[in-house]
Amino acid sequence: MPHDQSHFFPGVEALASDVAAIGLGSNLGDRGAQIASACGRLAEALDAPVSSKVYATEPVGYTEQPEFLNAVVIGRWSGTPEALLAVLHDIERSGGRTRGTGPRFGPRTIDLDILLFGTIILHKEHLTIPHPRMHERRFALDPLLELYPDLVDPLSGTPFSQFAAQLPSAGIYEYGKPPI
Ligand code: PH2
Ligand code: MG
Ligand code: MG
Repeated sequence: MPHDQSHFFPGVEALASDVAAIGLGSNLGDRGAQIASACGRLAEALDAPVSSKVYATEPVGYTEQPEFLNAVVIGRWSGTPEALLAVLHDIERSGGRTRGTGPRFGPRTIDLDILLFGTIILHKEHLTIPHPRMHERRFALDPLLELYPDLVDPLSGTPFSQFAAQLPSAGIYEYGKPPI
């Protein structure tokens, strides 16, 4: 069967106000199983969840660590961003994630970050939306743009595709089909 193209929303420039985009990453242990299991949990927590493909990506920031698998899941969340963050932390804990050990940006079994929540702009001590580093990370932008190629950054009004076009295209390739 050809790949299901229903998870593809050309022409959409802004997420609806109750729709969140979540970045997933893993580079320790059984990466594929951890991404799949976190996607399964997200699919239960969100309404109408869709996932990007899974991408294999070279580590960014702290480069002395194994290759990552990354994906983006998008779905409706009826609660607050903080309540969603608590769910993400709970899924991370189930995936064996430990916090406060090892280097910042270092290896992790599973990392779930809120990238976008509608067009909200939020600056809190433990939560900044849009994710403050997503504009410079192909491992976040490419899977997001796979789903929503015309999405615009709520902060700058610039299409995310323009940020992606300024980044090197090396170091990221399609690894597997959407887990959900
Ligand atoms: N996450 C980081 C730091 N560096 N590099 C890649 N390729 N993928 C990630 O998910 C990633 C990273 C911190 O969250
Ligand atoms: Mg992260
Ligand atoms: Mg994180």
